[in-house]
Amino acid sequence: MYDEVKAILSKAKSIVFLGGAGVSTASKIPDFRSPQGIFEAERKYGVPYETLLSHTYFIHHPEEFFSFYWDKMVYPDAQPNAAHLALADYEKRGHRLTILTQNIDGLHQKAGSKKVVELHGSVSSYHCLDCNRHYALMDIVHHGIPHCQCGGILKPDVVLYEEPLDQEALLASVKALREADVLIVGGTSLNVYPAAGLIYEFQGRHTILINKEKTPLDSYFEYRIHDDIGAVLTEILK
Ligand code: CNA
Repeated sequence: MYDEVKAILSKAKSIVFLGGAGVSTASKIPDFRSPQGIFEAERKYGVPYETLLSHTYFIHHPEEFFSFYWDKMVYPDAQPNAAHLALADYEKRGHRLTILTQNIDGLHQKAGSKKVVELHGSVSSYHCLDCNRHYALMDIVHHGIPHCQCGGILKPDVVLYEEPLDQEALLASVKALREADVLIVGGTSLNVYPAAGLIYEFQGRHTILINKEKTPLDSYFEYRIHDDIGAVLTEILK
């Protein structure tokens, strides 16, 4: 199967890679849907992570929200792994590649990728809910509720459950998908919408899924590789 996929990629004119938390697990950032992740969040905080990361919870329980957030969501020392590096290198070699990521860790950019759409925002930036002043992660204290110099609460520029996706990010994603002839999806359980539904915007020829576990949308893909994303991308993009 690898040979067929490699042959397709060698002829590809424009590729979209849509990825999720599984792309960063090798960088020691846990994903959400692994049994350990859910178990841990529910045991420690008494509520599921979908609730912990909802807009309602952020507004009504900022202390608990930020306790979970600093504990589980922010990894300032994480480094790109083989998956990020293979994609960055592929783009650097002159191939047309757009990365649509559900991740909020900034590791694709850290690896050197230039065309990255962050569908769910990023832990790197913050804004004040009162005066809208902007802050970078390095400018704020990494525990407790972060405050603006005006006294207002800072909200991370990440898309929480119940919040809409950024329209510009969505439009850029749809444009890239409509122009692509190969779609690679990897390291995502394809459970979170609208991001998962973006695959239906793709109008090109070839679809490849790389994920350790099966997903509810497996049957959509021409090729399904249930293996480690770093190892597979390194092999097929070299
Ligand atoms: P998910 O639902 O946690 O699914 C991750 C998927 O990746 C699972 O199906 C795993 O089987 C698979 N997987 C894990 N490790 C590997 C690997 N090495 N190789 C191949 N497959 C692997 O995560 P999704 O991204 O689908 O869900 C979207 C949520 C998770 C988004 O809102 C993200 O913001 C959020 N999230 C992001 C991060 C991050 O930024 N690194 C971390 C955890 C969660």
